[in-house]
Amino acid sequence: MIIEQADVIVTSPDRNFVTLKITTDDGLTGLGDATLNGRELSVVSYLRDHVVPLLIGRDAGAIEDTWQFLYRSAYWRRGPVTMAAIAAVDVALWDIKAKAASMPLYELLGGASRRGLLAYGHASGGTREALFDSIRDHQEQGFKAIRVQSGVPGLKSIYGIASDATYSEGETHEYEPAQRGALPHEEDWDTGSYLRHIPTVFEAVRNEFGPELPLLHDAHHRLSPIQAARLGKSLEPYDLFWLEDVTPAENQEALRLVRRHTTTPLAIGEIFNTVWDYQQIVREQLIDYVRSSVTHTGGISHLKKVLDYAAQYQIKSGMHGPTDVSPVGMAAALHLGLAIHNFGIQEYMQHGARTNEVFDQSFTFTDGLLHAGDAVGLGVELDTDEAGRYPYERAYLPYNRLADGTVHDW
Ligand code: EZ4
Ligand code: CO
Repeated sequence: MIIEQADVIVTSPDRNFVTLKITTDDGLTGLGDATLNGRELSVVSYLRDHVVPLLIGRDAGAIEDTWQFLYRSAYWRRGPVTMAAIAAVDVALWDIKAKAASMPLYELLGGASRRGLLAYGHASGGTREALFDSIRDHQEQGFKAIRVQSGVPGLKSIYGIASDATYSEGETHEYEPAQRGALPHEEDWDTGSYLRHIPTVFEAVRNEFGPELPLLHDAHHRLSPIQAARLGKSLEPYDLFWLEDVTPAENQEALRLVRRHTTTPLAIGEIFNTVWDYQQIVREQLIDYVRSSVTHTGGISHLKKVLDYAAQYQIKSGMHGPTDVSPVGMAAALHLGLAIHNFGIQEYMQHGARTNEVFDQSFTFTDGLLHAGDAVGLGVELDTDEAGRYPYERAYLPYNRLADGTVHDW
């Protein structure tokens, strides 16, 4: 099994996706997701200009050796661009190895540790009524755990709220932060208003939907350590499954302070990309869930190491699953989540209809549980003709300003 060809495919059906397709001399193909939201073309160049020439002629079966070769021979280590590029190679090689073995990938990773993966969906609303409708809609779709994001009085447009304008019955509607256009969209932010409002939202949701429904919330990196501590404490009566990204966590020590004040479980790491980003917060037991995706953390080989390390401290997986993780990246997450012991929950945002035409997928979502399906390999194939119909379109994530014009964390 020698790597004969590697192609980087950029397509933008509902949004931009970058996919690496590796082909071997015996005709097997493997796919890897390399989508980095808002910075897609940097990974395309990293792969096309620097990595693809290194892959041709290599043994497709030597996954760990290829990982270490790409990571160490670059000299420049870590970072989202590097780790997304290496992830795409890693996942494509796992796909090929599983196809060569005629197995679904999770079998090759040790076999299934559970029947399916508890998934959470994204409910949101600018108003309480819209939020309740969105929660009901997700329950009708089968979700057994739900993320709750709410508008805040006085703020026009904030993270996590699907726009009501495009919401219509029967249509899957997910929040999509990246917007096509020449410049990023500007949102407004006020931490004081947010901290006052959010506990009232969760009180209302608990009163309406009862004590048992697992509820999650994402603070999206906006709080200082003491503000995060206060939020965790004020949400304790509403028994959250987790509170996500309370602080910009490159300051890992910040979480010591948060932990001292609250028993609300914490999830962090969707923007981390290596095990070293987790070194302190795992060892000191400052988090409860690892948010990294396969796509942004060096692939299955590296994320498995992160999760095995976390398992020693009873920390579980909560892999990032927004629409900017492609169907290929989602499939990789599902196979890994089925195989590991310390699976926690899987984020599941649903891709749009055009995306599902480009990527033929074999996963299932039944009674609140995701399963990777039993096709060999990852179980995803890319229709290159269909992909070719949707050329790349520039898109940016939004950013935030406070009332006085200061740029704030988004
Ligand atoms: O903002 O994936 O928990 N999910 C999130 C996402 C991220 C986007 C960024 O690309 O925080 O909505
Ligand atoms: Co998040």
